[in-house]
Amino acid sequence: MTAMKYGFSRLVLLVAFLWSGAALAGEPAISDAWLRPPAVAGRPGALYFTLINPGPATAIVAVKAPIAGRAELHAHGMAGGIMRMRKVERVEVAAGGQVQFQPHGYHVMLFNLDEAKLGAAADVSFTLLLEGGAKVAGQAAIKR
Ligand SMILES: [Cu+2]
Repeated sequence: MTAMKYGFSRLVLLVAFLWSGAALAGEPAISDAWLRPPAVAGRPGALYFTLINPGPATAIVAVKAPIAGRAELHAHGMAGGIMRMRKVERVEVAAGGQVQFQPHGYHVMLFNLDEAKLGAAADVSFTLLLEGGAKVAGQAAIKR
């Protein structure tokens, strides 16, 4: 009985080890996520983060955030000599690489924000949808 118990706990440890190893080796993860609320109520907010991708190349194809009615992927760039942002359908993430969402770069635009919830919260949850259906959950600190 003792030997069997010992064997079982070793198996649990091994599975736990393999699980965490797989997570470290291949699962994309979000870091440094933060949300900038709109300066004026009713305007959209912006969400920034870094997506670290230890695995094969992928792409961010959608974002969901319960705090917002709608979330769009946006890029910033020069167009006709002026800096402006535009909606993009996807943001590529290189194999073993990372992509930064930051002011004056890629960002997530959050429309129809729940102002009451936003005003009371310290952080909000969001989910990135990757090509192929994988999801990455994140938590964004609200920087007022
Ligand atoms: Cu934008």
